[in-house]
Amino acid sequence: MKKTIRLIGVPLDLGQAHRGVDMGPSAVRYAGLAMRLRKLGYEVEDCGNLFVPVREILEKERDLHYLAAITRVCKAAYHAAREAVEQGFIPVFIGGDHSLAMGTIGGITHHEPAGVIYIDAHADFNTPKSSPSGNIHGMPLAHLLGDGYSRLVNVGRKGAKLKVEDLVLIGVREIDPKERLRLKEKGITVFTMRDIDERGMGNIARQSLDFLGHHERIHVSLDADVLDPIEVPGVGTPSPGGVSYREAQLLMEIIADNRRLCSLDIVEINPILDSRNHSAVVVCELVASVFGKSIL
Ligand code: 5AB
Ligand code: MN
Ligand code: MN
Ligand code: MN
Repeated sequence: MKKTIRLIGVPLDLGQAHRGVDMGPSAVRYAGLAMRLRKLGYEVEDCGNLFVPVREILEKERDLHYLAAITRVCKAAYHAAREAVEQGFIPVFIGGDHSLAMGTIGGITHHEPAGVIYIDAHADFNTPKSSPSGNIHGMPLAHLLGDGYSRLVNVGRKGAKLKVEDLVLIGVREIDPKERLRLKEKGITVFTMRDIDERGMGNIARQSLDFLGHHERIHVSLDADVLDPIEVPGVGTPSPGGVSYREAQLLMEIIADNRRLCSLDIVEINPILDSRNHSAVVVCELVASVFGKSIL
């Protein structure tokens, strides 16, 4: 019997500058995610959204990049992820900006380590010191590996939640200067757009799964901006030269065939910057594929 999928909305927009990414959970629900997953034979339980304060009431925290509020939301996401794993569900977190991954990935790894496939145009490996923007959505991986604001490093439990060998990045094409140095210093495994162009997405997908071969469970963190903005315009930090629709589908299909997916983040969809909810629909199609929808 297939496991039950639990949908958890996280309408977080405090990790970056654009209003609208807080509407991501509604956009993805409206695009029919639950129905698509039920059609694949899953039971789907929607838990609604975690509480996130609206930024208009946090004026005083703005210069502090909403650190306190983001920490609270990440703690809630951590507990939701931990509980879902304990109860035998497959949690799907619908963001919201990528800061939420500091909570979800922590909670997924509460009892046992997991491998993480981080699919993103950006490396999200800034610390408050290396970041050109100060925006916390550009920092989740740094914190998950133990660097940055101690409050965020220690969300849910003390210290780093991931080791270098637990993580691969796919689709990266925009890295900040100090962030690049940090990636090299730590020896993070990054498959850039150039790697995908030269070797093909199929190879990159298989190599990523092999790299995480020592893990029984794989968490996928999917930032919608990995797709080319021509196909997915509804994101706050678009980056040209991205993954095509078919490349993204192939990656999802290969992850599905591998049968180790335990949990998923879908983040950074901004319906205000989109047209007719197209970006959320595309992402729902990718989610269906990662849960086993096949062409034939
Ligand atoms: B996202 C940038 N590197 O740190 C920064 O969308 C962009 O979660 C971060 O991948 C993008 O501000 C964060 C310039
Ligand atoms: Mn991201
Ligand atoms: Mn990104
Ligand atoms: Mn973004």
